[in-house]
Amino acid sequence: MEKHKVALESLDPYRIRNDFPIFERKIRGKPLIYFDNAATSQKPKSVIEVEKRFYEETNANIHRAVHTLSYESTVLYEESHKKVANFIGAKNWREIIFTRNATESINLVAYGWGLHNLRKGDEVLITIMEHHSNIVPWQMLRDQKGITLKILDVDDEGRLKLDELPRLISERTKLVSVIHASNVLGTVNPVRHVINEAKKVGALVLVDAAQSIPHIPVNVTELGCDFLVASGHKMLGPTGTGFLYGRYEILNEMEPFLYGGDMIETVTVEKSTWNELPWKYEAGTPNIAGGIGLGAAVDYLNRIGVEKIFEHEREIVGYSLERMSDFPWIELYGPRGNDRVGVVLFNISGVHPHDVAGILDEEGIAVRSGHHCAQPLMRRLGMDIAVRASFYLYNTKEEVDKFVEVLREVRRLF
Ligand code: C6P
Repeated sequence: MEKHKVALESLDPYRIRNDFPIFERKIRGKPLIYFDNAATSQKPKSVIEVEKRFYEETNANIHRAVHTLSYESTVLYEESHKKVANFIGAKNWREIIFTRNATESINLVAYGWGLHNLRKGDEVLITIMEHHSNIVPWQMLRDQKGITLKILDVDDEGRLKLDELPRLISERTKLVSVIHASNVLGTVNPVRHVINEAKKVGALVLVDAAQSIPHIPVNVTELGCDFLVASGHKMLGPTGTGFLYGRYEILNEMEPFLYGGDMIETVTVEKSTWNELPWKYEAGTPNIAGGIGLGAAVDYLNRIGVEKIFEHEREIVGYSLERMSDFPWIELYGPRGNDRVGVVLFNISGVHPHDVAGILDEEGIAVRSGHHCAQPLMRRLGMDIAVRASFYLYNTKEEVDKFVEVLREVRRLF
C-alpha cells in the first residue's frame, strides 16, 4: 500500500486529506471512503473556515447599506466572482452570475434567453448523454414555444457520434447545449469540435461543465462557448452554490430570470430598469456566505492545480478499471481511454445495484446507485440503474483496493 504514496509524486492525496475534516469521520467504525464526488465534493477546512469567519466577523447584506459590514461583505462577494472568472478564463468578472447550482444556471438561460429568443420551428440540439438538468428545461421550451429538440446519440462505449453532427445542425439550430464530462460514464466530450460546428451556422453554445470544471482545466475564452454552467458544490465549494458564465453582450441583451430586489436600477410603479451585470441576474439577497466560500474553494483548487488533480484522477480511474477488469462478473461501462474523468459505472451480475451500494456502505464506502439523473443515457446503454464510483483529489489507490475487496465480498455473499 505504501508504494502508492510514492507513485503519485505530483499530488499527495494523503497530505490533501488532512485538509478535509470529514475524513476524521468513521462510518460504523470504518474509515470513510468517499466515492460519491460526482454528486457533491467534500469541503476543505479553508472553505469551512471562510464561511464561519464571514458569519462571525462580517455578516451583512450586500449592495444595500453604507455601513462597514455591508461594504466588507459586498467586497468579499464581488471578489469571489472575480476569482471564478479568473479560474475559468473569463475576460470580464461581470460575466459570472452566482446561482444555487448548475440546474438553476441552465434554467436562467432557458428562461432569460430561450423564452424570449426562440420561435416555433427553431431547433435546440442536445445529446443523449445529458443530465436531466440539461434536458427538461429545453422540453419546457419545446412545449411552450414549439421549438424542436434534436438529440445527438452516443456509440455503445458512450462517446458522442460526432459524425452525425452535420446532419443535426442546420440554419434552424439556435442553441447547442452539451455536457462537457459525463456524470454517468466520465466521458470527456470534444466540446471544442461541437462549438466549431455550431458556430458555422451561428448557433449559440452552452457547455454543461458541472463535471469538468472541478477536474480538468477549462478556459471559456479558448473554448469560445457562449454560456457555461457549473456547480460550486462539486468543486469543493459550499452546497447551494453554482454559477453561470455568459458572454457579456448576450447577458446584457437577455431578459432577467428572477425579478425583484437588487436586480433593478430604478423602479417606478409604471416600469423598472435593470441593474448592471451580474446583479441583473442575482435577484434578492444571494447566498453571500456560500458565494464567498466558493471563492475560497477556487483558491484551494488553484493552490493544488487542476492539471494535477486531473492527472491524479486519471491514475485512480485507470487503476480502478484495471483492478475491476480482473473480474468477469463486473460489467464496466464507458470508454476505455484517457478521455474520461474519475467516474466508474458498473454492475455486478446477479446483484441489484442498491444492494451493492448498501454493502459498500456497511464498510464505510459511499457510492451512488440509481439512474444518476440521466435516464435517457442509461436506457440508450441498455440498463435502468447501475453503481457509480466517482473520485476526487483526496482518493487513493489504497481506497480502491479496499473497494475492490468489498466488491469481491458482495459477489461471494450473493
Ligand atoms: N449531478 C450526480 O450525482 P446541480 O445538482 O444543479 O448542482 O447539478 C446538476 C448537474 C448538471 N449537469 C451534470 C453533468 C451533473 O452531473 C449535475 C449533477 C449529480 O451526478 C447530482 S444529480
